[in-house]
Amino acid sequence: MFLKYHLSLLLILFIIKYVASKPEIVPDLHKQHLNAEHHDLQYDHDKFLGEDESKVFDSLPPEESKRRLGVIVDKIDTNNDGFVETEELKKWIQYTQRRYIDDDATRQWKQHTFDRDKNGTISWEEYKKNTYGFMDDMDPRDIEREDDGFSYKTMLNRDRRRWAAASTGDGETLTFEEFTVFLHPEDVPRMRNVVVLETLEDIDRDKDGKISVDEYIGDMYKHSENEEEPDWVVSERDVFKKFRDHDGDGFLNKEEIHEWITPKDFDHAEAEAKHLVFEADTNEDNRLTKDEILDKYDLFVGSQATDFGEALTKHDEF
Ligand SMILES: [Ca+2]
Ligand SMILES: [Ca+2]
Ligand SMILES: [Ca+2]
Ligand SMILES: [Ca+2]
Repeated sequence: MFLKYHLSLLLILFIIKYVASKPEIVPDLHKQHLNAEHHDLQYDHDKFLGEDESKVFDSLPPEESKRRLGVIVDKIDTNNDGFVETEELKKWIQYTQRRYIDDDATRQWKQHTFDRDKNGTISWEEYKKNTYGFMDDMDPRDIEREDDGFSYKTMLNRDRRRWAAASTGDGETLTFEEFTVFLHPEDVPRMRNVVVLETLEDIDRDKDGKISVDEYIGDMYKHSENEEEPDWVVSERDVFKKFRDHDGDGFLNKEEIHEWITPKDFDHAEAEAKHLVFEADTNEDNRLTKDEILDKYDLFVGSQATDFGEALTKHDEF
């Protein structure tokens, strides 16, 4: 019984680590796997705080980090019964993710001073000029030169394709909502095909349109000579066979990639909430007190052991 539960928890943890990430940063996440402990905590912090706040906490001394966590716990406990339930935590995680996405889109919309004529939309030409304008002065050979399989030209074409998919109109102009979808397409159903394609292009080194087990592994682990594969890589190969390659042909096709990055009936926020409750619930009553959370504060928030006084003044909500 325990073993069965433990295995399914491992599976859930595995899925949230690899699946919840944005496809374009999958390679980076996988590299961090080499330092598994750090990677897991960073992921938890990002989900719990939002990526922006998570960075702020990383620069705080432990005492201040704990104090702010206490303030957050009071906010999460919306029915004020002194306990954080999984459902409350799930809602909080959804809220921080939404806030991060909205803040990011607002910042980029302003930063590029898009929509100068204030008609509520931005055109592809405006965006292209702002983001890729530097290419006008470049040697065409440099634009097409590939670095790690990518050139400026491929990035531009990829953005163009994503832009068209984010548009619900003519494919040329985006509203602010559509621009948000362009920047953060991962959970938006109409962006599914584009997200699958980008994931495929990121990992498909031999460009045969499918992902082999070696490409899948190579994306997260660089084999060095005379080194035996670590256990986690061996088990990743097993995961590929058992859980990814559904038709057993040795490759991931687009449907299989889709199932990998956005599995059906899987709620990232809920999985992360369950994971946090499981890890911090010392008395095993399936809910968390403030003390339980503060005792495991490094699971929820990051902090620096050194004192950075100026970081304390960054945010006034505390
Ligand atoms: Ca509560
Ligand atoms: Ca391939
Ligand atoms: Ca297959
Ligand atoms: Ca408890």
